[in-house]
Amino acid sequence: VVSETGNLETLIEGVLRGEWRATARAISIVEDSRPGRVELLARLYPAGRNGRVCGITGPSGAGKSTLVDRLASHYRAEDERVGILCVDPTSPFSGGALLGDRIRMNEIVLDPGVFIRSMATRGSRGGLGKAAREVISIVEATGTSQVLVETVGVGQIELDIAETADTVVVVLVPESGDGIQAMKAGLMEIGDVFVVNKADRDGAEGLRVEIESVLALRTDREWSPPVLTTIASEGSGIVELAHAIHAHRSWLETSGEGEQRRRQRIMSYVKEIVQDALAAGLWEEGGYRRKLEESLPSILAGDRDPFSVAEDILAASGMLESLNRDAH
Ligand SMILES: Nc1nc2c(ncn2[C@@H]2O[C@H](COP(=O)(O)OP(=O)(O)OP(=O)(O)O)[C@@H](O)[C@H]2O)c(=O)[nH]1
Ligand SMILES: [Mg+2]
Repeated sequence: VVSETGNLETLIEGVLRGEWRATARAISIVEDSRPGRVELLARLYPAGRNGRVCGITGPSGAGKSTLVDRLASHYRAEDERVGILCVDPTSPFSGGALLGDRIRMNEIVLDPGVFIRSMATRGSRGGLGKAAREVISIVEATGTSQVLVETVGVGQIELDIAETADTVVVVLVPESGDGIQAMKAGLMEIGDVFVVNKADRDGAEGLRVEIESVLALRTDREWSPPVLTTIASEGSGIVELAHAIHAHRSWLETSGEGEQRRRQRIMSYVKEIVQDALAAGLWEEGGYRRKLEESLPSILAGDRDPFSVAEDILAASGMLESLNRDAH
């Protein structure tokens, strides 16, 4: 145990110094829920709150990876350290397996100023998942001044990125119905910056105007998302995109919105930790799963209802006397 603790200390120091090997090992501990996970996260959390996580999301094949690649090069030219995470809920692979085809990184892969990692979300609860958020916090703790998170796939994952990233870039392409699909998927709600990529194709300007007219209806917010056009494969529009991301960050700080979001994020993180601990304590360590299973026949037979069984469990565990039956 002593040597394990010693190793953990070395690992934490390595991450804080920005060493990628230590960072990769720390991420694996978190992803696999290995011993040391909590200590690691607890120690790294305070170091990683610089508010520079940018989520890149949008339909499959829109050019997200190409944009991430170009943005990363842009930041490297400014001598910033960059962390790149590719979150793919559909993939069973994690670690480096996907990098070859998913992220078309060329010289970026070899650049010691860039950390790249793919991760498959465990997806037990759907959404981006706690693991992805915790991995992001480790990458932030390494002192990367820019963290780019690409989320692949349509659905809840994409919307979840808004809870984790400081700035969300929604990437769309001028292909049939992309604008309408984005609206259906809720993407219009979460974008802080919109990008019409593949502007070398027909219909880019039309889509840009369409997005702007939808955003004009979003009068409830103080931030008006800019709608940019890019040709990621040629690197055009990247400087403007970097400026738009920067402008959104500045707005977050001056408006107080950034502070507000950080507070909300901490609230839900701590609540999640508490709820997970309570649930584990109750169902697994406390042995109440068995008590629940024993009650199943009576509920099935209609002799008892789920609420009274829940009340029995809560009372027996000492957590609550009874349910609040007046609650909604
Ligand atoms: N014509 C054109 N092609 C582009 C542009 N940007 C990217 N592409 C191409 O579009 C294809 C998909 O690009 P990716 O960057 O892999 O797209 P992605 O959104 O990351 O895709 P997934 O991760 O699979 O969802 C690649 O063949 C790119 O070379 C662009 O501006 N114009
Ligand atoms: Mg991609």
